[in-house]
Amino acid sequence: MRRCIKLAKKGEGRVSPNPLVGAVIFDDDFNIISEGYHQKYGENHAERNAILKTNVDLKGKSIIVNLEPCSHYGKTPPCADLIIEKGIKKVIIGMLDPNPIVCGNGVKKLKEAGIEVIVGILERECRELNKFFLKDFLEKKPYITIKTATTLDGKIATKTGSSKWITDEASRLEVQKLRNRYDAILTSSKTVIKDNPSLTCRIKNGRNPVRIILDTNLTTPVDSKVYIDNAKIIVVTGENISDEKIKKYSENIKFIKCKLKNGHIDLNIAVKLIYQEGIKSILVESGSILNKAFVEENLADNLIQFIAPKILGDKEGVSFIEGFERFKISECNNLNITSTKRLKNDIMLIGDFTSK
Ligand code: AOF
Ligand code: ZN
Repeated sequence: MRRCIKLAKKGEGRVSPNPLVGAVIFDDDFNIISEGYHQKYGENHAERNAILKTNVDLKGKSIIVNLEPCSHYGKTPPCADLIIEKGIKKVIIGMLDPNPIVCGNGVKKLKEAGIEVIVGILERECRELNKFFLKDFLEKKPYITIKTATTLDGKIATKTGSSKWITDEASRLEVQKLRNRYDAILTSSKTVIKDNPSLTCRIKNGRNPVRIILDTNLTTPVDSKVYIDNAKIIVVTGENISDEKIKKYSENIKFIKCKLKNGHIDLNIAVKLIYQEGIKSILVESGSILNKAFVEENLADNLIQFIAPKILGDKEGVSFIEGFERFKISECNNLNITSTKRLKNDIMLIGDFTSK
């Protein structure tokens, strides 16, 4: 199953809104006969790729796959049918498919054909792998991660605004990998004006995510780097912004007018509108104000914090979540740490928000 997950990850950034899936076919002595993964949205599923890649007779062989094989006619015929047709005797599945047209039906089809089916191997890891897909089907909302790079005491800049570079190049490379994984990167007009980031993905075989800019009063310069259009760009702006003002920007930018709340874009509404644009996962790469807003509104699912072994001091720096206040430990927002990794001299900490 770990091999399936590893294979599935090769499809990162290419398969959304579909799931990441890997499949391995093996014999009774655990020799691998074939393997495959879902490579690109709309193309063959993992099981089909693994099955069609080999000329070996698959009768009596086993297949392991991280997601329940599908039972429906979609862009391709059902994988369950192909498994049955090839005479495979055993199917080992990481998790059931949350997609209601498949959920349980794939397993049923296989069992009815006399195939031995085992479900729930490394289920936690399989669910983590497809957390965007799960959130889409179970909640009809995009999965939202806040990414931040801080000192040991949680600061993202000094009081004079100096922030380059808190973390080292190993952390920054990891951010590039993240950008390849998410459908979109979201930032604020403030970050665009202050840092003029390009927010592109610059790793080998990477692809640029959609860039989303929240710009309530449309104050970002039209020639900001984020507006260089080598990927889809969405600007969410205030509902009262005139079309005249919008016309000054590139025609390739998709503008969405959104209701305001206390003078700012209403994040709950903005997130729904962004989801309607087909965005299933968002990496928030912004400053403390937007980070705070996403946490306050209970919209953040996940935090990725790159922590550098530096101490800035209490009153000197800007917190990654400035203005967020809790007066009792019992009232804190809590996270479940899902992974920690040392990168050169920094630590990458990943956690899921629990108090929602
Ligand atoms: C994939 N890749 O490897 C598996 C999937 O639109 P379709 O026909 O490609 O069907 C997509 C659905 O198929 C998807 O929502 C999921 O329920 C199921 N399994 N999908 O794209 C795969 N195994
Ligand atoms: Zn399938």
